[in-house]
Amino acid sequence: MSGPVALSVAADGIARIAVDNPPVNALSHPVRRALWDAVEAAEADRAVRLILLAAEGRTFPAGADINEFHAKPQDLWLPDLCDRIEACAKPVVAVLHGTALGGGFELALAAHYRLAAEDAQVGLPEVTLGLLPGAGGTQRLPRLAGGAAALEIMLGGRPVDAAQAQRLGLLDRVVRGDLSEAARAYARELLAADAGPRRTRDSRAGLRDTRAYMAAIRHHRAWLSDAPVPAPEKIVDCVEAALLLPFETGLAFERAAFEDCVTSDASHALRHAFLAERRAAKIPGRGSAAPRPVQRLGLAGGDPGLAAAALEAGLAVTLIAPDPEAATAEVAGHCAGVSAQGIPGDEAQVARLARLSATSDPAALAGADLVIAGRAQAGEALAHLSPEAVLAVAGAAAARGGGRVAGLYLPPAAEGGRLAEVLVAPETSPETAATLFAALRRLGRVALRCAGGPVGPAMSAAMLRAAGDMLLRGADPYRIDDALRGFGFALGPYERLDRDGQAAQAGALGVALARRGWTGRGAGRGVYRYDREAEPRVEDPEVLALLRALQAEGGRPQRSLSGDEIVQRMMAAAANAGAKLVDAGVVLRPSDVDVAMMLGQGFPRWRGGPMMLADQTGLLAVKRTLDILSEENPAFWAPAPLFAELIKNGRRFADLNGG
Ligand code: T1G
Repeated sequence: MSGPVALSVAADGIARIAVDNPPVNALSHPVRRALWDAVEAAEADRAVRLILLAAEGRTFPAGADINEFHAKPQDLWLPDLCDRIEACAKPVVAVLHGTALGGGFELALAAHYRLAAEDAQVGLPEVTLGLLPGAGGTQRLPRLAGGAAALEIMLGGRPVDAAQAQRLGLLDRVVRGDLSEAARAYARELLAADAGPRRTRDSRAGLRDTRAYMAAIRHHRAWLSDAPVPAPEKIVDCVEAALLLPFETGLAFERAAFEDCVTSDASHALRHAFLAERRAAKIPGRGSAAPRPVQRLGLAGGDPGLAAAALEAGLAVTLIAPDPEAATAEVAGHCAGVSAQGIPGDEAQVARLARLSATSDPAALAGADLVIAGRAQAGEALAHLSPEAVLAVAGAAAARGGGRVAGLYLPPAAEGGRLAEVLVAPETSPETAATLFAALRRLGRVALRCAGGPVGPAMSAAMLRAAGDMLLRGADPYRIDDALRGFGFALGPYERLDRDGQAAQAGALGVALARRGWTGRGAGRGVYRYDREAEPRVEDPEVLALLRALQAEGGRPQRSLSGDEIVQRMMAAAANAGAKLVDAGVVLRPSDVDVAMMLGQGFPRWRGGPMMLADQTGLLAVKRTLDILSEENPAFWAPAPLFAELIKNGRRFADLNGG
């Protein structure tokens, strides 16, 4: 049988159906079709006594194909395939390895028995995509593991290791060594015991303790946040339905709930975020430069969290610091499982910390494959860089220093620490970029390639400019912060300034606050720790000068803006700044801007980023907002030419994401 699924039948009557659809055996339409045909063929073949359902490559199917969701689903739907497997007249054993997730795990739940490699993981992470398990998972999982475990797995979206899954009744066997051999041995055991199909839909194991089950439902329902992402609430409803409704009715309930989720803006945004993060690392046209191996990281003036991540990833770390002992303790404090006193929790931590060496002598960097240095330490780092090594200069707009050097922007740790913007200069070699990308991915970072300057700070500055423009016309900084928090940011623009202890813009913000006599408190000049009950007082002479200038200009106060109008302006400014970055080639595609904003600037993930939001709003509408605002302040609000170009051709930012 050619194509993405192979069927083979051994002499002992054990058939093997294996999916082969790299990279993660996603259950695309061709795979579903081929799986259906293979199950039909195996069931009809009189020589077949039992069916093993497995996969080639790195993992058992890791889910439905996320790329398919934006289009109308093609028949044969995954739930129907799962029902067909469960209805098979011959025993079906799912053989799991890698990460059996989402629809892949639902396929396994529809099988009659499940066997997994000891390092396999299972899970239903659909909620991270604004979805719910739509192929029977919300009905089958509770029947095996109960309501509480099912809700934890589906609402948490995190994978469960094989041992835990077995304890929950989700796996029958967890095996070490040759998985294929173990699966055949288990199949022979089942045949010897004359074990026929065991349909999950008939299981009551997880439904018996109805009190505990409903208590879990109530508990999770009480904790549902009011974020406009429908999936969590619908997951709870579906799990409740699994207890209260007949199986087929529960499946229909799940199907309707899934439809509501998959068509929601939030899910569209979350799926966009998932794909955008993976697209960010692709650099078309620069060839498939092979990354150089990185086993030893040198850090000079770097973030101790980065050192800890490198140790967790198995790298050796050389730390250059004026006080090596204190630096070592600081890194240990960032390592998971190490106590506040720096005492490793177990031998794994001891081994990790043994790979850390700290010294004040920069010559030690000569042994590193990759050096990450602060701007102040870059000169010394370059002087000691070994010929094969790569240097990333943190905080550098676009590091200079030849092909082996790139800049690096790491957003504030408060933003989650998942992004690293790699700033490539014209002379940065493809190998250097590839080496940095690979190394940063090992450190758990999404690497984003940008040229000329970091994306996040440029976008953040544009949004602050937009806010400042509103302040100058009489808007209230608190209302601006409230509006952005209502939109989904954890903090408004001015609250972020305060959090990061950044000297507030002495321009618009300072002037506007001075106009209201807000006090300038906090560490040093220009940091505005304003609060609603502050005694009005002006402190900053520069602000006073700006205030006089403004009054001389006769700045026109604005009618107070609604929260929606504030958000509309801020989002228009963000989309405009993003379009300029795309136009300037700072980023390769609009979705890179979305990644920088979501992972580095606190943009709510369930909104998908400013570029995706502009597409959802409509580029013509966004351009109209910019045109209107341009009448007041053309220097800042004039729309980037890319708007007119896309609108003229009936295209959207999304159409440029292939680049
Ligand atoms: N569909 C399509 N492509 C996928 C994919 C998926 N489900 N998962 C991964 N890829 C691609 C990814 O874009 C990348 O592509 C490559 O595989 C490697 O991924 C009906 C509705 C499996 C843990 O949410 O969590 O089933 O860049 O870089 O770090 O109920 O991928 O190589 O071109 O992430 O080793 C539910 C999502 C779907 C799992 C591997 N499943 N995937 O991590 O590699 S919805 C998920 C992951 C669903 C049903 C519902 C991870 C991974 P490219 P990667 P990784």
